[in-house]
Amino acid sequence: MNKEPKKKRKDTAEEELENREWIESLDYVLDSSGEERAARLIKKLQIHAQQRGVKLPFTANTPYINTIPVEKQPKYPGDQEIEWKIRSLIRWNAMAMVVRANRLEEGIGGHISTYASAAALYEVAFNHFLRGKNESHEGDIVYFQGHAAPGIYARAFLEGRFTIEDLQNFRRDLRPEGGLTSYPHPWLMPGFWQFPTVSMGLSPIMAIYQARFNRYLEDRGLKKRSDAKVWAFLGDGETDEPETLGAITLASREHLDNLIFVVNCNLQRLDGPVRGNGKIIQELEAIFRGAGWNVIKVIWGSNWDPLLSKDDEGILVKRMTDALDGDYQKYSVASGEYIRSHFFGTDPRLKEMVADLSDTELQKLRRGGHDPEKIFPAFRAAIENTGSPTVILAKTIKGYGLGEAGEGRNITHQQKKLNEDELKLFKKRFDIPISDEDVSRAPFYKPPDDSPEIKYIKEKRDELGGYLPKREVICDPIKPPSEKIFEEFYKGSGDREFATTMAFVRMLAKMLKDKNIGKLIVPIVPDEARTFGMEALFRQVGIYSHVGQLYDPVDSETLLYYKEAVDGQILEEGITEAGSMSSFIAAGTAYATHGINTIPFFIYYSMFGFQRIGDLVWAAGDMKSKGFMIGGTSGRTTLAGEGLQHQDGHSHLLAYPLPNLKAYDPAFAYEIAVIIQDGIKRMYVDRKDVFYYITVMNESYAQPPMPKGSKDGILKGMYKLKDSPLKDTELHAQLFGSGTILNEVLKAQEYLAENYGVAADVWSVTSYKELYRDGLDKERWNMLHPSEIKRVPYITECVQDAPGVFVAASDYVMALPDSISQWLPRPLVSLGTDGFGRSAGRKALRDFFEVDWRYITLAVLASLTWEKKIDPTVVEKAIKDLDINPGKANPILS
Ligand SMILES: Cc1ncc(C[n+]2csc(CCOP(=O)(O)OP(=O)(O)O)c2C)c(N)n1
Ligand SMILES: [Mg+2]
Repeated sequence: MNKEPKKKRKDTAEEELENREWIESLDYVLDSSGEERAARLIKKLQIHAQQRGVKLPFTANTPYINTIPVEKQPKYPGDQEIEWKIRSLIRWNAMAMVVRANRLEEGIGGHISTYASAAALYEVAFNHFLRGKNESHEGDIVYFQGHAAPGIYARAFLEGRFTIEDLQNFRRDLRPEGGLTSYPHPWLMPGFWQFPTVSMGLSPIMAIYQARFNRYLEDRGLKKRSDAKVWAFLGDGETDEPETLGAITLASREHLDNLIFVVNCNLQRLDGPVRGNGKIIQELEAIFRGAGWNVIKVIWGSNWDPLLSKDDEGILVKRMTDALDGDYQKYSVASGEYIRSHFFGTDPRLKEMVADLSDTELQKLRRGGHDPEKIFPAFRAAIENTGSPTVILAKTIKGYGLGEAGEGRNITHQQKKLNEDELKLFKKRFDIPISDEDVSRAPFYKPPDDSPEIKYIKEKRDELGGYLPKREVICDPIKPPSEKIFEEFYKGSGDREFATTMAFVRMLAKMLKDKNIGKLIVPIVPDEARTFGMEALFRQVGIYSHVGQLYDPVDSETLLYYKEAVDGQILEEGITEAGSMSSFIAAGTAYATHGINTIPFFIYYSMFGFQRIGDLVWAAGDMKSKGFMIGGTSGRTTLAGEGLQHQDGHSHLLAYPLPNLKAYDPAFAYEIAVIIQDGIKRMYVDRKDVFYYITVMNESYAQPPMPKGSKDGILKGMYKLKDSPLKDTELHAQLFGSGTILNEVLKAQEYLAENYGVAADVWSVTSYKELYRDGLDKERWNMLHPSEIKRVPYITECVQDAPGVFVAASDYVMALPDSISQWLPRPLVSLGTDGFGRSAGRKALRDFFEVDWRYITLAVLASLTWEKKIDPTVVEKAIKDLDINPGKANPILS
């Protein structure tokens, strides 16, 4: 049972005297011997107290005040007045973008209040910290908070990177002249945005792995060492997402002092307070400190300093610590009188402290995140910190400057419209030089190019190396790998049986040795290397570790020991598909971020891919990531034994919606070889913006040689694998097979010929997605060009003259073959693995899901009956002969 927390007892007068004496003693040590000595002394006291049995409560928190004391603040290096003017103009234009967009088109959306609260954080960073990319510096990598996009556009407008028309087209991507995308989307603005950040939580985890990947590139000698930083600007509500906090220990474990998080703690998310009954800054401080991060709190603005300096007894700090975020949100909209009575009124000594401040002055007591004097020292400390990543927790007000229109209100996140009076107040508060007559139009405003503001803004960016964000691909195509790597797979394995996973791993091992691409390959595994038989690679290329291997591995006597090395090539991510995918993204976009063509191969349990981390894959697509996602242990009936949570029969369906992802379900080693060889060429030689999903399996069988002339078909999605040996018959069928189920199809082909006189041709379908996309494309073209010669979908081209019934079988859901049935000359019967998996052997599973050679045979015979080619009694008999139970439960529902 939870105990009620003990009520805190008040100190007696005697104890208060004692408190003072101890504090004075500590002050003496601090003044005479410095901080380091004082810290040691406190540590000694702590140990002593513990040895005497004093139970010290655990706390990872420091008091609710700024981490950097006033005395330690460096002098602000900028011109505060001009920066305020610039910031105000950006605030105005960002707000005007949203207001105007919603006047033009009701419901088009956009956000005012996020940037309004973060403006000072961004502007201090832009004017003094964030370095652009140029010949002399690789530039910082910045993840901007997605909902702050209007502010980033508004700044780029002042910088001269966008015109009024561009701003006017915010959220109107489809204007003929193009628009500014709602949020950061590299796909839509490939010269501007680098990282899609609007799906909350993705940006922090991607930033962590990006920072680690930068180190990896340096440690492996692929890029010069650099002091560049990775900055991620986040919302405090965003920290609710598991992805935000889930990987923070990696950053500290790897000592990523090239990483800085800035969490804009405006205490609000979309619906209301983030932690109304608690304090988000304290909660995050404890989490990040506990994880080993350098935490810098920026809570109070400069006008609190005189009050804090008077707070000898710590009552103000205590009151600050006791008040809840819900209270603070209220104070942000309350009158000075209310603040005096509720915040300072809890103790007469506190009330006395502010006796000579007017109500207006109380209302104007600022939060640290709006005060450049406080933000600058925090950013400076962050970039100077060594040995650990830094998080800056900055307290702000959501919708700052919106006044009655939304400042600090629960509705502010959704505020998209300001009426005339609200616009006037905004204009007045930020001194925007627009006339009262004009203000209702919410016009954009940019001072002339020779104005002090524009000159200042340009000068500062010049000093810092150029504009940000900017996505610029400066990268030569690679030389393709040697043809020799793939030849052995084209030849087939003779009688030797092995699974496609093994074929892939062998191919990978050979590619790692290739002189053109070997160094560029980044193998990524989430603790599954042994599952896929990749352990030999541990020794061959090593597992990456920034510190090398500080221990003697338990298996050091063996040939294939667990080798960690500073220049190790494998990213062994541990059990995190999200982290691995973030590494994939960092490696797959290195051509754009760093001008380095790294080629990621991310191999994982296919079930834990799209189903689990689909949103990261979507982001990878948006970012034009390149590389290969390899879904291992795939196929609902191929992975025996593991059961419901492991058996994947739908990842290929989940791959359908990803626009630039090519997905293949190959059956044979040579198919994989063709796809990978072509994929490398397509992505890294021809520079196409696609990436790949290839499933591999763990069922062993002899790998046949590649049939002549099949390469093109393998890539397009299907090719004729084997004609029926039977020639002289009336009964025909066309059989489609994919993955290991292709072997069942081949068996059915033989059985049908021998027992029923059915001549069935077998097609290997490597990609329903490719066939589907091609069919859609051709059909669309025909619709738009009614008088021209019709284009024929590739699949139709393949089978339009093929005789007989159509049956498809795969280890995936039936929706895949069904998706292309519209382009066949006759109906298709699909067999697939819809339903929850089971723990059982392959034979039993294939019976359960009705995808083995018996069911393929049955489907062919049943189809022939429907076509009136054979009598139903033949099918009745076949059901008996094949030992099929017609009363068996439907696997989709059972
Ligand atoms: C994964 C995900 N879920 C939900 C949303 C919708 N959403 C957009 S902004 C927002 C609130 C953001 O709050 P916070 O992170 O505190 O940012 P602030 O605007 O307060 O700076 C939500 C829920 C989203 N963008 N992404
Ligand atoms: Mg927030």
